[in-house]
Amino acid sequence: MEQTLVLIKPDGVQRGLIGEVISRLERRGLRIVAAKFLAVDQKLAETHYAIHEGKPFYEGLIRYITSAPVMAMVWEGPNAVQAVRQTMGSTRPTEAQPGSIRHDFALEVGRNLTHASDSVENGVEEVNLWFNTEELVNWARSIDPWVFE
Ligand code: DAT
Ligand code: MG
Repeated sequence: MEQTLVLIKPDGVQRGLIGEVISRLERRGLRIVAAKFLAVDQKLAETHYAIHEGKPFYEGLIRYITSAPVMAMVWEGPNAVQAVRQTMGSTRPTEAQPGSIRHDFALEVGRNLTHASDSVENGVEEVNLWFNTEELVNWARSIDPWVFE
């Protein structure tokens, strides 16, 4: 089953949107695999955002993600990567589709509430970066056949 990493970033946590984000992913039909609430250290932040090193917003991005706790989760389902990106909305909240989380709750790219893996390969890599294998729960729901064809 395809898996993706989801982070509710410090602004999402501070604004009390953990439940809202989880609720939307649950309602979409996705299945939660793992979750933990943690303070992100410098090393984890730099590894996670290594691809953005050197960009003008990089320093601010690292400061933001390490500024307060985040909720880290793994979600799975058919096309989980694409589905979750769509539920989050475009990186810039003013370009995000109405009904998406970033459209409905955010205004600025540097305070866009959530992270979600952008490809299946990055999903695998990010899940392994943020979680140990024993933290990933392999389970099924009785409603799965009504959501997963
Ligand atoms: P996404 O989070 O949608 O995957 P990304 O990987 O391109 O977007 O960038 C990671 C984060 O960096 C993004 O959520 C917010 C921040 N960011 C990206 N582009 C930015 C910009 N031009 N100015 C400020 N922050 C930016
Ligand atoms: Mg990204």
